[in-house]
Amino acid sequence: MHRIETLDEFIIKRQKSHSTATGELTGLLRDIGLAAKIVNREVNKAGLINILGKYQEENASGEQVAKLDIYANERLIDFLKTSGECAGLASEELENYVKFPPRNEKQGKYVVVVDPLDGSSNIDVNVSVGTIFGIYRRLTPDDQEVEERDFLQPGLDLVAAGYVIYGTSTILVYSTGHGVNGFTLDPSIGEFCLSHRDIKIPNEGPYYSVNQGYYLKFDLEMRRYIDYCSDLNLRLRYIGTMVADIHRILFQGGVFLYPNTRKYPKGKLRLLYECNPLAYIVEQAGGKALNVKLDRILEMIPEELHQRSSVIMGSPAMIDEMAEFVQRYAPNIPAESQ
Ligand code: P6P
Repeated sequence: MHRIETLDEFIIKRQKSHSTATGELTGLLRDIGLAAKIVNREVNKAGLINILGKYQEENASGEQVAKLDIYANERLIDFLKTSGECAGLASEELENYVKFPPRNEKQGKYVVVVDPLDGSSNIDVNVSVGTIFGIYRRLTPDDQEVEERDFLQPGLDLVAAGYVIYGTSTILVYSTGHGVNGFTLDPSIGEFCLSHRDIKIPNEGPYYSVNQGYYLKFDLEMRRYIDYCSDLNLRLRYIGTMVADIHRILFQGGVFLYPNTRKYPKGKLRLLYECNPLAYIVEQAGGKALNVKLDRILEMIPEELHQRSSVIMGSPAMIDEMAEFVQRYAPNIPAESQ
């Protein structure tokens, strides 16, 4: 019988193979895995207890918050502030970042950015939702409190990133810059078990994922590329949970687009909490992630915690085709910007 490998075993084994690894990142990844199990427990029974529905507040992005958003946010804070490895957290659900006090006079070496429950609008109708996280080495001295600049780092400087998808099964997918691996939660033993080793995104695929309802609000070059996808008889799949839409594309190939619109002139999705961690995963799996100006998402320098960005990510050959449409139809996009 095939011996299972748990997330904890995998993380520790990987730590041993990287001489510079000192264990703090290992501990942090394990804490995130633990928080994901707790969130999973509540997501899976949300319909049975009064945790569905909307909270009366709005989050930092002005979106109404579901109760499970708050629950997930609080659980992640609980686990990370006692981790000892995390000095602070920036969350899509919080206006500002949270500083964690030192544990045993030891400040954490890392900061975490997180979307605690991505796709929360889908919670009440039992459609997949997710958690997205990114981990940075802090820039400020380890013996001082974190500052905003610790969180405003480009995605290229992530030391780890990943997501959890709470769907027909609960899968944690992460990378520390050495490829992408997926772990499926086995409820019978309460462990994430290695289920998808060394994930590689197909060079192209049968899906394009975009909110067609905004088609007329997209710029010409995006509409022309979407028309092209439709003419190719690609299949349109859009769940409205970025984690779920990217998860499909990671395994079966395709392209995900959320271009800018009149309502969101810079794009809707958050650079820190959604675009960067998922772009990191997609690139580590061999894909590409750009904005509508063909800037590489991971090279964008964040200027504020809740900065938004347009995003197109997925199979490399399809992103290259999309870029050709931008070159052809977008006004004054320099050829070298690809
Ligand atoms: P729309 C969920 O609210 C989210 O942030 C992403 O997970 C998702 O891709 C997008 O917004 C959906 O936005 O405007 O299509 O409903």
